Amino acid sequence: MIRTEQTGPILTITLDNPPVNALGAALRSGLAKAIARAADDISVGAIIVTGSGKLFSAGADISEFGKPLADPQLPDVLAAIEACPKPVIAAINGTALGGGLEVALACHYRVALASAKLGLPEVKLGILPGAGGTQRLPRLVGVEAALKMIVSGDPVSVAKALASGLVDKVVENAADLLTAAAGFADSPARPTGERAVSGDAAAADAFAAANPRLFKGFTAPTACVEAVKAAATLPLTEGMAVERRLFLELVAGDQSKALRHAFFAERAAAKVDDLPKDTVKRDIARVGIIGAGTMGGGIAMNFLSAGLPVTMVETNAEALERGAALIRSNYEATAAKGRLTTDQVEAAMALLTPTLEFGAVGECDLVIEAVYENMDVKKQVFGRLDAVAKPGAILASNTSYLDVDAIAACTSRPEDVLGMHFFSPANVMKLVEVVRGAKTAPDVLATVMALGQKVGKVPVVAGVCYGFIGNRMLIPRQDNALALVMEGASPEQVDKVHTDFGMPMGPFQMTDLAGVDIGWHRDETRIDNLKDALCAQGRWGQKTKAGFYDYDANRKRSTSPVVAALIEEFREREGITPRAISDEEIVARTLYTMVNEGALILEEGIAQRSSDIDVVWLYGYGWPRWTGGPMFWGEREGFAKIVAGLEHYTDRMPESFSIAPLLRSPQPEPVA
Ligand code: 3H9
Repeated sequence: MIRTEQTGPILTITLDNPPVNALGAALRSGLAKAIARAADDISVGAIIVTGSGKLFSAGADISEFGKPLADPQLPDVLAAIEACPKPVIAAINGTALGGGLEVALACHYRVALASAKLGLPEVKLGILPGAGGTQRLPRLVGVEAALKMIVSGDPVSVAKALASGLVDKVVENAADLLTAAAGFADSPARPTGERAVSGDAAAADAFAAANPRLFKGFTAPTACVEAVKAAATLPLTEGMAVERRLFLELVAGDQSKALRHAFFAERAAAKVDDLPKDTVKRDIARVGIIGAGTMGGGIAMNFLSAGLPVTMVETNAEALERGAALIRSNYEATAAKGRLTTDQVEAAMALLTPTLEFGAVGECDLVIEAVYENMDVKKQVFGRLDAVAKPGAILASNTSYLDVDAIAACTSRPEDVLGMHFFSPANVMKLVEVVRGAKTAPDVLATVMALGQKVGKVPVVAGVCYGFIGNRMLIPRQDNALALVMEGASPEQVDKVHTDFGMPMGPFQMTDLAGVDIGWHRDETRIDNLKDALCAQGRWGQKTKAGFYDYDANRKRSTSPVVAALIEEFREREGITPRAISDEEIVARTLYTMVNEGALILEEGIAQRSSDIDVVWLYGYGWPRWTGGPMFWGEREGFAKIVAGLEHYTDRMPESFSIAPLLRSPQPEPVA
């Protein structure tokens, strides 16, 4: 856990707790003892604290939260470092996050490797830095810069850290780090906690007022502001007490439990239970994309950005040119925001080969089909792919609903076929549902899961069924939303229940964004339901500036009197007398039904584990992270309550509706 080595008067303490040097109980205890010994040992003149491996430390051991934390507590260990009469220098050999950065903050000097990242991401776990981060960081960088780091949770580069005063010296080469740190060995001990804070409580309030987006829905950011205000107004020990109180409150709260669940759920999703660990992956050196539409282009960008060459095929020259131009303009927009350099844009574009030659995908190791969502078209494409793709190439379909086994059956190599369902915009949304067909080979699945991670996606394995995990769960939600409107609710009321819950948009706002005409039969004379009526009137959603809502030139939404009249007309036609619909009914019929569908998905083995379903909704649909995802939320809501709600409204649901047996089985203990 802790290694020590003395060279002359300098004692180097190395945090050594793979894989991320998390500050678990054993490491804390080792560190406390090493510091105490060094303080007493007259042969030690200065202490360097560094990390082993690639990281300095990823902070507290998150898996310890929720249980009583064994002594020594991290704030006490860090108080001892700060109080050490001998200079203590942090040699930051790699990324330092959370408690890891707090260790460095408690040291008297900080020397960092240029490639390291420094951050306090606790807020993303629903807590605040609880080992002095909220008190010491403002003393080094001032109230505003500290709040920016603490409330956003985003790490900063070492260059920025140097400019703000967070680090004292930067070293380009790892080999020079300890020598550079030793350069401070003759400097006096310099406790961070004794420094004055630049900035005051008003600066903290101003930060909160200027950044409302960072606070929406979450409880921890407000506590972060309170703690930093304490740093600006109170001596260290009193400020530390405020921080401790807030930390303990937050760590025991529901949001932190949900956010910790999301953290581990994301990492669990990367694992495929029945794949042998030593499965040899295939090499992917070039990716082919069939289709240069918005989806194809977005998918291509993921690989280009990661440095992988892409061959993009279209049938029509104009569409191909438009697709390539869209990729360029997306990159240029990112560059305009300062998040890419011109060189990076050109480097990515240089990796793109747009072509009208279908056969060009013959040189690709992975080909992703991103054409129109129609089974006949997809089958045709896969038949052609089978003829040109090289042996061993992985063939993937970006279908969002269709039967991947039927698609695979059009090839002579179904073992090389799977689904890769990207979410729109595909260059931004992190989720990829990796659809495992009945015959998909283990190494094909392992390769695509690893590649997904490599290009910065969050891949989740799904089995074959209509809509896989995410879109299948949308079906009961959307059907009930429409039925609720027919029975008496307004689209606004239904949407508001969802946005109040924390969803980025409600069911009808989503339909308008995706296109009301998706799945429409395109026969304007056949009007079976409200959606058909909207489609027949050309109300196809945001793209036609009219759907369930009206939209102005800036896509600003307003209530549509036309839709209200259409709803009336439909109710009359169906002989429905509208009734008042409670928000509680909307929750039961549009959210509980999703939990129910998730439980069915789990029972059928379409998802490997409940937390994978949460990851799909967190990363594919913007489900509010502070609730942990639909299944975690459902568990905390209580299965018994969900079953009771569903039973209450069963007679208003379609005949095909059934309650998942899993929801009636004994519920697992809620997470502590
Ligand atoms: C904190 O510090 C509170 C203090 O302020 C106050 C205390 C009083 N703990 O992500 P990876 C595991 S709160 C436990 O796949 P990467 C992870 O689950 C903490 N486990 O690697 C995975 O396990 P497995 C604030 C952790 O290279 C394995 O390590 N810090 C922790 O893609 C590899 O992780 C954070 O929030 C941890 N702290 O990314 C940082 N960190 O192999 C959280 C990782 O069994 N960590 N594990 O699935 C990260 O952001 C990323 O892990 C990191 C590496 C960027 C470090």
